[in-house]
Amino acid sequence: MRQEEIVRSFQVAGQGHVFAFWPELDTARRAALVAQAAEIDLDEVARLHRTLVLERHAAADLRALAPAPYESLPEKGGDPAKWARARATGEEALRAGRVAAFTVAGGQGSRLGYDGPKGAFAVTPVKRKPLFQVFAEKILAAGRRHGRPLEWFIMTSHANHEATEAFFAQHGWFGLARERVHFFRQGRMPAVGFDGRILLEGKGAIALSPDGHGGSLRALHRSGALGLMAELGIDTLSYFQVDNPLARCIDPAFIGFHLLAGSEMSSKMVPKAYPEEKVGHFCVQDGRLVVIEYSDLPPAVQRETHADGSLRFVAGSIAIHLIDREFARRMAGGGVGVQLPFHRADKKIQTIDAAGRPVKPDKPNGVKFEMFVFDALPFARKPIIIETRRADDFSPVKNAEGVDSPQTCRDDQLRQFARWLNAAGARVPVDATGLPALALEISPLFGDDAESVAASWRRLPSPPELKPDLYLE
Ligand code: UD2
Repeated sequence: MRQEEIVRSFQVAGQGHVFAFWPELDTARRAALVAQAAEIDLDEVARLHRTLVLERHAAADLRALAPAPYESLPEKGGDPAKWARARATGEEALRAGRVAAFTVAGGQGSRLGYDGPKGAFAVTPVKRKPLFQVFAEKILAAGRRHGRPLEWFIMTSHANHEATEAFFAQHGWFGLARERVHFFRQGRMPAVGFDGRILLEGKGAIALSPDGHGGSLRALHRSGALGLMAELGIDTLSYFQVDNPLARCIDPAFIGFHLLAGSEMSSKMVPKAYPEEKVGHFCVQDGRLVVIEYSDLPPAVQRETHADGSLRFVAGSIAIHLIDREFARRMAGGGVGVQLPFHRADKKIQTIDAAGRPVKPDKPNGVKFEMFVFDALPFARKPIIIETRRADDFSPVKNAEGVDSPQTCRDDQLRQFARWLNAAGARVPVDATGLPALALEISPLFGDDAESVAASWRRLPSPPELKPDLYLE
């Protein structure tokens, strides 16, 4: 569309104010504003304002929810032979190069108060490795173990894309082949006032924000990532969040269960730590698998128990999924009936008034729209959920202090390292919670589970002295 047509389409849609300061803008700023405007689907904005703001349709439908079934861990009653078969199948898929890693790293990290791409945040106890390095080493280790290096797709946002790429370049792609690391930006959505008018961030800029991790499916398609996967013979994406260094980014048993079931999208669950834990809840509704976010599920339902006192809605989502390539393509196409819903979040949005003066709101003045990737589950054929051990898969860094903070994540890594070493025959003293008294760290290149750590430990010429800041690589 040409400039004038774009401006006209905004006027027709009642959004002409977006260009109110046009006469004051120079050519470059006009072009930038038009480029932003061209990203916006005006019909979609009008529909979302009508349904989510005016008619207040909730994105979550809470009718007839039942807890979702899942594949239990062997130590919790699962069939060990089935787990072994799944693992062998996953390993075969990895040897055949069918799997790629996929990190969503487009979030704004505002709760952590860290100014920069969240993946650059230092998390490990001794070496202070950034999140991205932890994942890079896990991906490198998985590639070496299966004799097939993996591709890694990383979704960024407009705000952090350049900084993310620069961070990788500065660190030599953390030992990975540069051409196997693929960055792409996620889409954006405009913020609107409660009256449905698109908000301006400045005279020549629309208030745009990332479209949620659910936007990853469209972004994978639009960026050409799905096409590249098809060319390379990759059919499965291993999806995880940038905030969770414990995530087993490449988990053969999980991959095997997914492939053996013929599933288009699979997820990992942990039993919730306490009834109101801030995770999504896996449920079944009308025969379909759905995730209901903690904020949408009434507290009384979150707390429901069985007769024996155990939690009824126990399966918490830790945002680790496997996604079939062609399923992602189908969802990205957004045909009739295969559109991810948008969720509304009321926010304080920095904007300008009609005279162009900055407005710093002290209460929510508008709405942002986001999609969630787990909303794809009800559209997937044969989705499955498997159980995982929290201690081996989940300890996110979300808040500056308290739960899910750098401190809790550091402690969980230390417990994991000590557990693995002690299982290998070392004698690391730990307290009642498994926390070692001395800081130590194991690189994923040494081992990234109890088995691989034990194997590397056995290969050491002599056991290292257990002293503070012990680092094994
Ligand atoms: C998410 C899940 C929650 C639980 C928890 C586990 C939602 C709504 N809730 O909670 O159920 O599984 O994680 O840790 O997802 N991101 C993008 N682009 C965006 C927004 C987010 O890439 O536009 C990424 C972000 O960089 C991060 C991840 O998605 O890696 C999670 O985002 P969040 O911090 O908003 O999710 P949270 O903690 O509310």
